[in-house]
Amino acid sequence: MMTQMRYLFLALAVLISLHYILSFTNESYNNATSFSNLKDQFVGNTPPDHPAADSSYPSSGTLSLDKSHTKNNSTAGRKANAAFVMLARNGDLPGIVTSMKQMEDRFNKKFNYPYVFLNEEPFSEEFKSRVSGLTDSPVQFGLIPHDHWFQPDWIDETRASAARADMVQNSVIYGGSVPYRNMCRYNSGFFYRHELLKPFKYYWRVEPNIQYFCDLDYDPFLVMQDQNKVYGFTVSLFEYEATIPTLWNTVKQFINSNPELVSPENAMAFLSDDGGETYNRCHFWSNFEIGDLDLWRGEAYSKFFDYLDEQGGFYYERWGDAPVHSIGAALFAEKDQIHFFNDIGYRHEPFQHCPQGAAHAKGKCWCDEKQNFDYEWYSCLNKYEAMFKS
Ligand SMILES: Nc1nc2c(ncn2[C@@H]2O[C@H](COP(=O)(O)OP(=O)(O)OP(=O)(O)O)[C@@H](O)[C@H]2O)c(=O)[nH]1
Ligand SMILES: [Mg+2]
Repeated sequence: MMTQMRYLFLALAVLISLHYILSFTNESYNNATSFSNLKDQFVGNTPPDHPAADSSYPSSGTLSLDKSHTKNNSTAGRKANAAFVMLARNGDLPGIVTSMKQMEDRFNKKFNYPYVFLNEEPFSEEFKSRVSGLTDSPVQFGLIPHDHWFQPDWIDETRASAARADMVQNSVIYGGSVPYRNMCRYNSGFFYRHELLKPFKYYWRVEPNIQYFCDLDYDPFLVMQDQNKVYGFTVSLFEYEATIPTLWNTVKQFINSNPELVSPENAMAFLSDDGGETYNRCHFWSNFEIGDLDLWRGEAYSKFFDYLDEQGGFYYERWGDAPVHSIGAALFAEKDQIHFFNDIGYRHEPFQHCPQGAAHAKGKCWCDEKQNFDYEWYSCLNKYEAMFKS
C-alpha cells in the first residue's frame, strides 16, 4: 500500500514539474493553460473579429474622461449592419487612399466595417487593388446604373445650359459642371438604392482628401442604432444662395401638399428663423455623414426627392445634396434623431471641426484646438444647439 502511494506521489511530482518546465519554455502551452485564459473559456471572451478597444460610447456629443464609464462594455461584441460608402472616380485614387488609410488607422482597424465604392464608370484594376490593400475588411466595387447618374432626357438642355453659363458668369463654384450636378443628384436620391447598399441599414460617407484627427474607440454606428439616431454630422454651415434660388419654395409646396409626412418633432428651427417662411440656408455638410439608409428609403423622403427632382432644380440650378439631405432629415426625422458627432475631429477643405478640451485629449487629436469652425460666423452649429435649449 505504502509503495503504491509512493509511486502515485512520484508520478504527480513528475507531472507538476513537466507543467512548470513547459510553461516557461513554450508560449503556446502557457497561453493554453494559463488561469486567465482558462477562465475566459468558461466565463466568455470577446470574439476575435470584434473591436479590441473598449467600445462603449459617450452620448449626445458629450464626453466623459471617467474610465469606468468607458469600461462598461455595453457594446462589446456587437456590430451594426453598416458600411462605408465612397463615391469616387478612378482619378480620385490618391485622395481616396489618404482618406481610407486614416479611417482604418483611427477607427476601422478595430471595428472592421466593410467598404462600398461606387462609380458611374468601372473601377480600374489599379484602383481596386490599391484600395483593397489598405484594409482587412470586405471591399466591394459597384457600377452605378446609367439612369441613376446621367442627366435625364426630360431635362430641357437649352434651359440647363443657359443656367450653367449664367453661373459661370457669376463665378458660382462648380456652376458650369454637369458631372457635379449628376453627383449632387445621385447623392441626394440614388446612392441608397444601389444593389450593394441594399443589405445595409447604416452608412458612413467618406470623401477623398479628408482628414480624421482623433482616435475613435467607440462605434458611432452603434450610437445611431442604440440611441435611435438617423443622421449624424460634424460640420454645418450656410449654403450659397446662388445655387438654390427656388429650392425653398419647392420645399414649401411639398410641405403644403404633404403635411402629414412632416415629423411633429422636426428640426425646422435649424432650417428657418421664421417658422418655415424663409430658408436660412443652414445645412449639415454632407461630405461627412453617418446615417440611417432607411431615412432616405422611407416614404416621406422618397416622395420628397421625387418632387424635387421633377422640378429639375438639380440641373436648372445647382441644388446640392447637402441642403437636400439636411432639409429631408430636418423635416422627416425628429430633431433628437440628428446627432452632432462632437468627438470626431474632421476636416474637408476648407473647414474643420476640432474637438475641444476633454474630447481632444481623449481622442489624442492632432488638430489645433484653436482651429475650429464650430462657432465661426459661417457655421450653423449654434442653430442646431439652440433647438435643445429651452
Ligand atoms: N464617380 C464619380 N464620383 C464623383 C464625381 N464627381 C464627384 N464625385 C465624388 O463625389 C464626392 C463629392 O465630390 P467632390 O468633388 O468632393 O465635391 P465637393 O466636396 O463639393 O467639392 P470639393 O471641395 O472639390 O471636395 C466625392 O466623393 C467625389 O469623389 C463623378 O463625376 N463621378
Ligand atoms: Mg469633397
